[in-house]
Amino acid sequence: MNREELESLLAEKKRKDRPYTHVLSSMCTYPHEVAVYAHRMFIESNLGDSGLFPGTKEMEDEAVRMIGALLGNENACGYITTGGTESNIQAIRAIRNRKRKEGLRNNDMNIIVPETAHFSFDKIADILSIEVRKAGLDHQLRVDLRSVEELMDEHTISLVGIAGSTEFGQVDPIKELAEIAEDRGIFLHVDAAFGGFVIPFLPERERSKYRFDFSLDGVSSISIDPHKMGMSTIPAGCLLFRDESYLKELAVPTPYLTTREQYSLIGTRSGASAAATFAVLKYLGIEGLHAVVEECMRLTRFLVDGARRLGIQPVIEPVTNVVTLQLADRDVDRTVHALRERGWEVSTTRSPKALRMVIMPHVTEELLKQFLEDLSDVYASN
Ligand code: 0PR
Repeated sequence: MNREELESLLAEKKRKDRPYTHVLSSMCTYPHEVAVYAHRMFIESNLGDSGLFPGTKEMEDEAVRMIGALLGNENACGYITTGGTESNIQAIRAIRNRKRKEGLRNNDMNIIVPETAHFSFDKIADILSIEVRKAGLDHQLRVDLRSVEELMDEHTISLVGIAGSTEFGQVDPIKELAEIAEDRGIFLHVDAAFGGFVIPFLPERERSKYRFDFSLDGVSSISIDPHKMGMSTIPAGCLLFRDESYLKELAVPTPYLTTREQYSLIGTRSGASAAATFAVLKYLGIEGLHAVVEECMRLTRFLVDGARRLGIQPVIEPVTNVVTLQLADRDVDRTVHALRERGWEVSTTRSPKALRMVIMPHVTEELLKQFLEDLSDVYASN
């Protein structure tokens, strides 16, 4: 194939992909322009052999420091992962390894996650051969603390709380989970893959209501994704530990590389997305990220108010920029299908079954007005 043919083939494939503009189902978005610039500049950089790329490594370390500071502990240590899945696996692997050294066997260990936990925890059960127990929810779809306590036993090695759940954008009572974890001397991992770049920028009243970070003594590790609300390029997650000794539990010797050991799950890994993450944090800063979240939350309320005017109620009052709508007696899947025919990509939740929209930075007010018109038509005729 010559170059011209190749380019036209690529363009043809690109046309088949959905531009994010009408996508309301995704937790990803267009990366920020400075992320794209940095990504391109460091496209060949491999953090799997970071001695060859000390400049990239400096950016990774500084990005980790900046994210740690955002989450209440600039001394937190960790690394830029490939996303929430790797961060969750590695957090639980660290405490699993620690407990194995203390004499527990894999098959005897369990962790407790909310029913709303992301499916990466099902992968964790499989890969790490530990039991993942699912705790029930309260009426606001937050984890029920009584259910957590009932499921705990002497083999429980970690609790997990979610700050920004995948389906509802809800935040678990992390403060209370942290108290339980501290009382019992158990590890607490917070999955803030989505909410980590949202909650710190909510108004003060909500920030203190939804505390989830290292300012709570019982929080041991946090997963937060730059490739979601951090507007970095894919793949960019971040795993942070309060205590460096947990990171050390992940160390594997790398005798023939430029570094002595490696903590990441992935070997060869993207320096480009670490550079992109660094670039967004430096360029936007707290103020810039705040403005992004403020607009997403304004539009979230705009959508909920518009839906209410159509007689459609949200499942919960949104805490983060995820809107879930109850369609009463209407068929949710048929509604999704009808909206798709009008060019909209929306998703659904499992229980309760509802329509789900994520109001990412690519969403505009104009777009939501059009969406509400289509929703109104579809709702009336369904
Ligand atoms: N934890 C939470 C709370 C998540 O929401 C997600 C992903 C993960 C962990 C796993 O993160 P990675 O996918 O980065 O490993 N949540 C979305 C989901 O699985 C991700 C997503 C993004 C889905 C874009 C669709 C999409 O178009 O539903």
